[in-house]
Amino acid sequence: MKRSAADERVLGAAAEIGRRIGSGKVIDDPDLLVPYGADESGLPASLPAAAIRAVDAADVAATLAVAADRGVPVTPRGRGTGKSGGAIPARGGIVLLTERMDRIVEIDREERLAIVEPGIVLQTFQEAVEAEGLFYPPDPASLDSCALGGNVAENAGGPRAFKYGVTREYVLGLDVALMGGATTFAGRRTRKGVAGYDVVAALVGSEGTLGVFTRVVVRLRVRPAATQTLLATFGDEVAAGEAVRDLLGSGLVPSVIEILDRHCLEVIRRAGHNPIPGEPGAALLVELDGRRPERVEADAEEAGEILGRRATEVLVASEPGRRRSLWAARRELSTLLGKAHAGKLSDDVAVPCKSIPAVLRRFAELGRRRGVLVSCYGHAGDGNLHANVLWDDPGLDVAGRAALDDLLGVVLEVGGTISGEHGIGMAKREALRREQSPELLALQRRLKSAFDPSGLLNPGKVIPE
Ligand code: 2HG
Ligand code: ZN
Repeated sequence: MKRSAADERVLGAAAEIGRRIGSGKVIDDPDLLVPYGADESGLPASLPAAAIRAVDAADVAATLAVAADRGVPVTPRGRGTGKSGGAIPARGGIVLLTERMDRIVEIDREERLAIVEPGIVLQTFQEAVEAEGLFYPPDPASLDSCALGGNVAENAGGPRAFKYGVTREYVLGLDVALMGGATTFAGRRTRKGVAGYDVVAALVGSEGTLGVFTRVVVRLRVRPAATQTLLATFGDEVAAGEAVRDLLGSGLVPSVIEILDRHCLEVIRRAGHNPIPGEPGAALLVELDGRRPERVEADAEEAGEILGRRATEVLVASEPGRRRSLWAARRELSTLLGKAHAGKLSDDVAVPCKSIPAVLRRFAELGRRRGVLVSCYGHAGDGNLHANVLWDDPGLDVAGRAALDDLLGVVLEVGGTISGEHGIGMAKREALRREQSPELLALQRRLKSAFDPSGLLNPGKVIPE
């Protein structure tokens, strides 16, 4: 295979990195590079010419120093579970793998914080923390396979974000390496702190475009002692959306308020999960948690009453097995919908909660107009909806894309945002112009060049050219 001049340059840089950190950490066999060309966004792959398997901060810094010197793009990668193309090496070059940097450096029970390396799998970290009676709440659906560093880069959310907030709320400090190889600590180890600009805030959610994290200081909570799970079924999704408004208005603070529409429930049933009785038009999965079991029970009872005003049925999933199967079905939903249809474009918009019923109605209408199906589920308590444009006839690809475009129009019209949790990456880079002013985009380009003047760190992402 003949290599391009650009690839030769990358391979030269990779060899130099190998000389500095050990050649065993360099991958340049094209077959072995295939997994690093894609993520879980479904976007077309783009292969890197080399990958570096970092084991510590010095490896990361050396990679960024050599790459900057030789003009080679670098794309950092956690575990590749992102949904917006953040880890795809859009301009080739080097993929910087951090999955081997997966140690828990410290769990400080007294201060309720932990210091961890970025490659650790979220669930592994959560289990370690819970064994200490502590709690790290962010829970994206990919929690058994995603890396904490990737969660920080994407500012990941999840069902529990309704009560506990997203990843941003937990990151106190970051050891970061910049393009060029400089390293620094940003942030603090204390709960409060306002010294200097909030650089951590800029880094969290920067989608791998500003710096590469080598250690993360996260805040922890006390593990809730009790959880109650309710499943309410409804005649249609609009009634479920109204029930979300009722619940939010009641002053109760469930940890989770998830919505699933009729089609999602049907796909779950067809996949043999069958955790939801009957053939309801929509369902809400609601959880309440806290330190005092009797308090949580009383709140769950009140939530059940509120839901019961509009629901066809409210079930309490008290037994752990039932709860697990409900969550397994919910977490698999994205995959199940993908398997059930020839075409699927999924979305992660967020809208003001009061407009959920109207938005759901309008999504369904616009799908009908384009001849495709729009099916929704997601984090209703946060107004964060996964709207899935689905079709079975391959001839409908263009209509599917147009429907997704229409959908974003509806979201912006009601004061929502085009991405509630998956990030912009490559997937929504052009669409960002529809939400943000040219001035704001220009300001972000200047911020990017303050961190990465060469523009070589994860190029082709987030801010449109
Ligand atoms: C979820 O909530 C995830 O299940 C994935 O954010 C959603 O793939 C999706 O659209
Ligand atoms: Zn989600």
